[in-house]
Amino acid sequence: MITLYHVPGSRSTRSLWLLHELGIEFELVEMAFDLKVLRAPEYLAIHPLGRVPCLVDDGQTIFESGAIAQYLCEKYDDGRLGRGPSHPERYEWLQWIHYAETVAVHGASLVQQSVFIPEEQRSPIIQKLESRRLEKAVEVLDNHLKDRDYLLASGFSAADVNVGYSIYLGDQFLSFDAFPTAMQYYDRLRERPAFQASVPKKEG
Ligand SMILES: N[C@@H](CCC(=O)N[C@@H](CS)C(=O)NCC(=O)O)C(=O)O
Repeated sequence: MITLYHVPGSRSTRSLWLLHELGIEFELVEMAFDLKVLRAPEYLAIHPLGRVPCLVDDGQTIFESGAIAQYLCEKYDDGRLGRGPSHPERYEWLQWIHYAETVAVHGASLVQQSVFIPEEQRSPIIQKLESRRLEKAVEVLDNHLKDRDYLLASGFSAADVNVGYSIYLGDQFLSFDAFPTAMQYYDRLRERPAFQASVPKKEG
């Protein structure tokens, strides 16, 4: 049995989205983004830093959303979402799975700057720098997607799941209107039922 430790809206959304895309059974342990919960000894015994995502499968624990994507595809994919070691697109698949974190770290920094750090301690310089670096990271996607609908020429894969979450995160802080190709791509991803089942419902 698979168990996913998840905080709504966080990077564990990637693993949840992928599990929905795979269509396999799993148990979801939903936690609040609350350090009392994430640093509780019971959770630290599962993830030593108290972060999400964390996945337990048949008694084996794995963290890091890139590693979880590789693991799930290698074990449970029927050829739609993963690109195995002998696949010609393997190198690109790996690259984009992990590029997702290059994009997300800037979004995560903006979360800290605009939500977690008290207002008087926020840094306009860091906010500006992280916003600029996020835009540059999305610009790379915008250029890459000019001649294709998904990151890989062969079509949708787990790489789109991981990168799609990073755009979802960044989109909450910045306008990406300057990158229409990346936005059309994001619109395509947002239409997927597995995405909609994985992100918090918008209120109102
Ligand atoms: N590189 C890791 C990042 C994991 C991570 O930092 N997750 C955040 C949520 S988006 C977290 O658990 N934060 C809680 C904390 O920093 O204490 C991954 O991709 O899984």
